Amino acid sequence: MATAGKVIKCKAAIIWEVGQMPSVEEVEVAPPRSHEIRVKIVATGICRTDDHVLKGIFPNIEYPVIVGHEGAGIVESIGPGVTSVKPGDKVIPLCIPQCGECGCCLSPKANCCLKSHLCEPLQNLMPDKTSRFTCKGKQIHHFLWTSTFSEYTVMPEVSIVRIDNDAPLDKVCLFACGFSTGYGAAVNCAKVDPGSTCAIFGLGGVGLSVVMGCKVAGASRIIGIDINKDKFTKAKELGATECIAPQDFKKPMNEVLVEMTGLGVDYAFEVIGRTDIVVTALKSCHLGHGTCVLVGAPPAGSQLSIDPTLLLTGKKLIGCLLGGWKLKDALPQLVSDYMKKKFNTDALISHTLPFEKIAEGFELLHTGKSIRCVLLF
Ligand code: COD
Ligand code: ZN
Ligand code: ZN
Repeated sequence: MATAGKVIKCKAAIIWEVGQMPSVEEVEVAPPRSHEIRVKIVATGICRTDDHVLKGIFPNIEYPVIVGHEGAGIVESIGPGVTSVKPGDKVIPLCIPQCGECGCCLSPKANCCLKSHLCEPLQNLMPDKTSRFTCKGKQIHHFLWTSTFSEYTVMPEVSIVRIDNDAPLDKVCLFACGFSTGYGAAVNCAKVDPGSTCAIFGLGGVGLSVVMGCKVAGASRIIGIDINKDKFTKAKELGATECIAPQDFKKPMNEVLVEMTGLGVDYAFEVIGRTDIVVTALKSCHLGHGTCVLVGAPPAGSQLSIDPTLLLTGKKLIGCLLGGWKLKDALPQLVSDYMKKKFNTDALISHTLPFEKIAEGFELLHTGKSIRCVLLF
């Protein structure tokens, strides 16, 4: 492409300081270096984790920063040594890389690559500790090696995967985070079995994706729990068999769920990010074998306090990041399953806005009005 090797000027949303809304600015994006790829982002969802950076509750972040990690785009140019993609390929950025060489990547049981930004004390620069973004003469930090709130972004090759060139990027961007996280928690991490009873605490975009996973896995009872009853219609459309709101009960939700099911649920998913709800979810599990799956990330530094006899008597507490998927291996197949209409992730997209209206997108998230808002460049 004509832009290869040159600095590109384009739009990006910068969070200059903690607590400030992202502001749309013109940024300069340097060409990719060795083993890096520059991508034209076509569509990007807004995820709660982006909002955590805005609020300053995501650990080890330096500002100013360009966040965004639920994107999809087209390769513009590649740096020396890149072999897995070429300009023009449709790609999804991976917020957990897959280097293919470390102990976790070599183990079939793990998806947290040890060459990840998550293993760095300060994680929001490129692997060589420099940035490809500048604005008004200042260096701007990356985020999760994805920074999809920029029309052009640079990523290491370990953080990118090619997908079907027929895939609609404005839809499959959800596979970069929200959908894969929730769906994988059910089918991959919990391995929900047919006929089982599931409870999902939190019916945001990720919780609804857990609902979809439980349905595909053949669960016979899928109970959605949310304080916002506006979420119930969509949850039922996607597979929830019942929905309940904690404020409608005088008892704790674990007691309500045990009464509803006899001895508790087979699988309980925490998809809110609160340690007190993890405890409630664990207590809601079936005595002797129920599994509680921690999906939501509680605030940095929080601690979990549980009665150990819950585990001694056979309940299990497990958790996963990004649905436990090895993303490079899994995403092309998930996109292909979407193309074959195995699941309807389009139903999770409640709003689509032009990128310039990113502040409106965050407002929709803050007021609980959106499930997923997709921004288009
Ligand atoms: N009881 C019941 N429901 C509640 C409560 C409560 N006390 N508090 C909030 N809720 C509901 C809200 O009404 C809302 O419907 C839902 O919980 C949360 O939904 P969203 O839309 O705010 O958030 P999601 O679904 O986009 O994401 C939620 C997570 C907690 C999963 C997310 O923030 C997170 O922690 N992700 C980290 C885990 C991960 O794998 N991340 C990958 C990269 S982001
Ligand atoms: Zn690795
Ligand atoms: Zn996310």
